[in-house]
Amino acid sequence: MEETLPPTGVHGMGHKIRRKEDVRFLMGKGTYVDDIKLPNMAYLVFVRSPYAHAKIKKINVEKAKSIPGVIDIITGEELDKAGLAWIPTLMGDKMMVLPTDKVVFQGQEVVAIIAEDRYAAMDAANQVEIEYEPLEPIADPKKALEPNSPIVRPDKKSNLVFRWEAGDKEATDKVFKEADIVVSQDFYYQRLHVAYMEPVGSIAHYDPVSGKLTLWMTTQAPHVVRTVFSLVTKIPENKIRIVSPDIGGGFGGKVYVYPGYVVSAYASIKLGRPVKWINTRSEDMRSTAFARDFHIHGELAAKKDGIIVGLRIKVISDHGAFYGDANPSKFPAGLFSICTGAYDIKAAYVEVTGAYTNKPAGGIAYRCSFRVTEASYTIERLVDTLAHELGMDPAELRLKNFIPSEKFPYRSALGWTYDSGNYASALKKAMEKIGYYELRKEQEEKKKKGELMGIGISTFVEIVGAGPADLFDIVGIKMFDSAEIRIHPTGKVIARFGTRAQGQGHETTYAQIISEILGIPVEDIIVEEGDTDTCPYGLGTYASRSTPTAGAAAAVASRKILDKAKKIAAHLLEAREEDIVFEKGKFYVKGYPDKYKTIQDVALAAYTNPPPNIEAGLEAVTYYNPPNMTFPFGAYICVVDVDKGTGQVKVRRFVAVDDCGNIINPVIVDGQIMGALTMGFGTAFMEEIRYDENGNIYGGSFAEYLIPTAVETPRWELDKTVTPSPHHPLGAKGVGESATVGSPAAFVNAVVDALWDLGAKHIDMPIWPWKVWKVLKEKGMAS
Ligand code: PCD
Repeated sequence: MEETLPPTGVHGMGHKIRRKEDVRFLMGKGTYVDDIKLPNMAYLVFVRSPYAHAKIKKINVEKAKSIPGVIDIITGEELDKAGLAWIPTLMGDKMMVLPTDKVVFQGQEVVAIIAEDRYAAMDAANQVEIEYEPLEPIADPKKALEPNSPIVRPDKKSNLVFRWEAGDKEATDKVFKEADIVVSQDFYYQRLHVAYMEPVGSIAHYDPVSGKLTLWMTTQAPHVVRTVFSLVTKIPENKIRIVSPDIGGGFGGKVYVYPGYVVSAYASIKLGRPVKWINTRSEDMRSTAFARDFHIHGELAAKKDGIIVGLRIKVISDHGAFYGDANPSKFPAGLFSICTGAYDIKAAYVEVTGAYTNKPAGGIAYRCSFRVTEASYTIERLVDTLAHELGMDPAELRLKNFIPSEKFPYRSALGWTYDSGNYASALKKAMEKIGYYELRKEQEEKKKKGELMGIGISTFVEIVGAGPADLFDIVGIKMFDSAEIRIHPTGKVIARFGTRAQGQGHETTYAQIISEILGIPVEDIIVEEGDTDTCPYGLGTYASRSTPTAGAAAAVASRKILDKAKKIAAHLLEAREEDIVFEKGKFYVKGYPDKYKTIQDVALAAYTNPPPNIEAGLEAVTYYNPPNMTFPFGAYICVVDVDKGTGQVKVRRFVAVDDCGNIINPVIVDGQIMGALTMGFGTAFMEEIRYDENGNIYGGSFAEYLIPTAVETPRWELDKTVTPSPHHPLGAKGVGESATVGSPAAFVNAVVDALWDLGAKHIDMPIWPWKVWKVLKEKGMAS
């Protein structure tokens, strides 16, 4: 590793420099929304609903108003008059900001208190008297879709959100009829909370003199939020400034627009004072958007020899009370149709039915780029099930069915064109690294002794980098992304982007891209994101899209600058442009490397001595519309030992071979993979947001929602293959979510592999010890 912090020198693609931003993070000098304090700032706190479904009969705020320090109390009725009681969601639905007649989930914001400080606001919140009439709640999405179910939404006639399908049903049914073997399995991909470190919040500051509204907020997509805010409030877009300062983890949970953002803005405009709203941890867990919650029925059809011929999947998805998923608008179920995975499958058909329930809204990505996790989990579980049913080795079965590397670009049965891949080489590498066949032998030996050991494989394919603008948009805004690079006369650079990192390290990796192409030292490049007043328009950071889009834009803009720089260098060296060679930050005439001009000399000349027919300045802006998505992939192998006494599963080894094309910064990529594997581990073994049949949440704090700490987390063994993206300017693919997408199936496959001979075909996540113990007990195996 190149050890200095902050890193210095020219460091392009593939350099393991430490993260530039870590200087401020490690010193505790990051600036998060809650660190910002403005003069005369007021505080907003919500009164929340104790019921999942209830009519609001009366709200009495008199007592609350009398609490010292209370400035104002805002209800849905008041917002309604301003046309703000409901706002549009990203998926063309609408959502309540504050309710006017009924509440639709437990923990929903009902009344907003604005006070001089947070304590007064909390005290007042406790004094608000709300009379509810409980209505029958509906917490189960399957029941919600039945004809006589209570209706969640006051503005809808049923609980159906959408019905969506992909693939050729007839052709698929036909291959199923003709198949030698069909395996099927039900899976529940549980509801998850992203559990980022920093809960959501905002500070709104309306300046009555200029008429400008500034909002600091925890958003992953500041520009889109600005546009939506402008359309909803009619405030001109250039009089709204959204700033996403440092963000303590996003993971998709901060793409959603929360009521607090809207009410803080409304209150600031009304009161002429800055208003701060910050969720507490348990408010955050109970009311912000969740992820997953897919009830899946999957079927796989195959020939006797293991050749897979068809895939059929039916899903009921639970969207809570509002359809607020952060999907591109043409994809109601996200990119779930990537579910044919790494396999060359002739025919596939998928059907997803979305239901409203009395729970908070959701369908956020949570490190899964729009439902790819659910897709990958389903196919990887089914392939393992098929292997077991056929008595074939799951690795061999996969090798038999992979899309062959010479078939790329490959068009899947569900219509995606995969850019590049080499799945067999990744799996073979993982098998070799872990010693696959020896482990299988060990497993046989253990079996004889009555010991339970399992090996689980997952060979996932991701689809990231939205996206080609003709296919992908958010509320009609095309999904490109942007870079603006300016080189000052002294050769120092400021580069601004339409994305917004939440911990990913863009300040380092974007600088490396510029450093790679222009030969400028990384310490001379400042990267800025997240301020809509200064950054070029962009769609934001989620769905592992920053490298495929804004990263590509950085490369293209750098190359535009290089083209101009060559012209200036030719002028300075009194040579023809075609004779100029550029290498490691230096321009020289072919054959004369000793007589050169540096990029810094050229930058100065761009302002002091540009060639006569060339404009002054050295800068470029690029809005990059990728020609296709990128398709990173990987092969994961997990070894578990199951304790018969307790049902405890121990992950003994986990080998992850990832392929994200060309890598910008290997340490950052490894950090991304380790973090995402840990989240996949949490998903497989620990995390679930649960409700009872009345829509009451179980817990709703870190006491019940268990996330892995260093104690539980296994040691990850990482490796790579490199299959560049043929269309990305640097050959890179996204990677941020890969391991959360790919790993859950590896863990579950390993546990089921250990228990298969006992007759256990599946255990739903999270695989808590008691679930395993129950299986062992049923099979007479618990010791
Ligand atoms: N890279 C490199 N190379 C390659 C790729 C990549 O180097 N080839 C790197 C970059 O640059 C950055 C990272 O790595 O830095 C990442 O990337 P990407 O893949 O492109 O991604 P982005 O866009 O940037 O990001 C996003 C992601 C997501 S999506 C998520 S969830 C998560 C991840 O990211 N989140 C987070 N990771 C992370 N980390 C942290 N720290 N934090 C956070 O929050 Mo979603 O949709 O939202 O669900």
